[in-house]
Amino acid sequence: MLIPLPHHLLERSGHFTLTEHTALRLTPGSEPVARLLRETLAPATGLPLPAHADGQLALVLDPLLTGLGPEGYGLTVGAEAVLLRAATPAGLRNGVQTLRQALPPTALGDTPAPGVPWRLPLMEITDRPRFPWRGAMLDVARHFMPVAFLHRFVDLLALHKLNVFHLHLTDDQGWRMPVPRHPALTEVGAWRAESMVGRAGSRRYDGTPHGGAYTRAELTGLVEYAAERGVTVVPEIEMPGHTRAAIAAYPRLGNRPDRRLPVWPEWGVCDSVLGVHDAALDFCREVLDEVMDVFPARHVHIGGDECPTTEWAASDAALRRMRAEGLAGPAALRGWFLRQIANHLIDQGRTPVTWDEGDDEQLPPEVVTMAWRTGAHGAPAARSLARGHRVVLTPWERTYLDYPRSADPGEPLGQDGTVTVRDILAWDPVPVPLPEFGAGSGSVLGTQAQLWTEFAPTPADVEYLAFPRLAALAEVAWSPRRGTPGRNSRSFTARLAAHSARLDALGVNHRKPRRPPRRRADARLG
Ligand code: TNX
Repeated sequence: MLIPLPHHLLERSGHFTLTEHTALRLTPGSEPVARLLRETLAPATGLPLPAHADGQLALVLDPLLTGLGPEGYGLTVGAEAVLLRAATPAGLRNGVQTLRQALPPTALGDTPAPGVPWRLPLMEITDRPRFPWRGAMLDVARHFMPVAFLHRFVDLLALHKLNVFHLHLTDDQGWRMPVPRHPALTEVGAWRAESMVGRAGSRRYDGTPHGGAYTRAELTGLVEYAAERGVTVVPEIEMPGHTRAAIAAYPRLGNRPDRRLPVWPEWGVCDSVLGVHDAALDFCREVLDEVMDVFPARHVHIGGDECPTTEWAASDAALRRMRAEGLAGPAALRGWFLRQIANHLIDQGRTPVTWDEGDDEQLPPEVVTMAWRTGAHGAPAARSLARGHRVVLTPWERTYLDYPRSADPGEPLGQDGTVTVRDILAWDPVPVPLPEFGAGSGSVLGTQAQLWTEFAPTPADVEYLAFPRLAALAEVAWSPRRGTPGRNSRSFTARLAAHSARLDALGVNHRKPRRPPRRRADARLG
């Protein structure tokens, strides 16, 4: 009944019951994981789970257990004792999430549930993720989300054994991270006068100011909270496009320093982009220095998507830069710009990440690309791989949860199209190599869900978009490939029914599974 499906699972009849007498047997290094287990179970179960040398529930950290990889774990639930083993704390944490899911769903809630027998079914699990990058991106730029929700979201990621929380901190419509050297970024850039109603181009506005920014302490606190749960926060600062909020704060960063523009109240692709002058490059490096100070993650995302070149084509300064650098046309300035910034991150020992636009030949091979275009655009992933990049697969048709989950007119407004649970489950992130690009020498790091928030103004809206589709994505990212026994949509649907009770216990605003339609008599005969 677990999501994501473990790689090896053997269930037996019978159970082990956790009681107030159950103690934890710990080994050096497993104490923080014990704390996580206690903290997550205490509100509903009230179980103290003290440490004791003879504890029946053992959390064993054994670096010699190399077969499980850096994130795998082994779990044996016997009638008398439970043994959770891993080579790393990350592996133990994944095992803790399996324990939480194996308990009755009420164990996950935050209200005391006295009288429930806290039973674990007897079982034997050996489990490790298929991909090292399993994540979700949350866009807090289009709509600001309170930091308490970011914590809750981290908990939900961890429950699904997702380990990357990609935080989209800046965009045309808002800048959410303070940078002490550039205070107007949040003083001005975090606020917009109003927001577009409906899809891009509607020309209708709500007349309601919106905004917000985090403090440095909140972001640092989030990073720590996430780390304790095995989740890495990967920050994203968009450039050179999707930067209207920054240009509204500091017009000199754009291509027309004389022009004051408001933070963008619209949806869609904005024409305002950073200039390609030294002041804009210096600004980006300074911002990223602060980002690196706050976010210890190896990966730092620098955006790079949807960068119109109209302003560069009309700017003498940009055209001079283009010629000086020997670039073929204004379009090549995007790759040039990203390369300067990517190299700055690489110099500091970080790994840059960009959205793949299919014209990334200027990017150093260290850059990780997120391949979001599909169909006729599907080539970027294959091309990036062929060029030796590591790639996170983020095709919009499978991973963009801002598209409605079905064509049901009762679903909330989203982008034009659908991304169904089935679309996600039926997909394999490793692309079939395209002959024109060869097999490629790069590698697929994994995949992540995208929660763009143009049409999701509140945490409840985000949860509704995320669940249960994020559970399906977790299955794709963690579990063995489709077709392996147990890894099919019928099994997922059955497990989702149990999982739905867990989401209920957690108070998640999710789309409940529909009851299967009653079979008609003639269908049964057929
Ligand atoms: C494209 S994909 C965008 C976002 C939008 C999203 C809406 C990508 C990197 N950029 O700016 O929010 O589509 O689905």
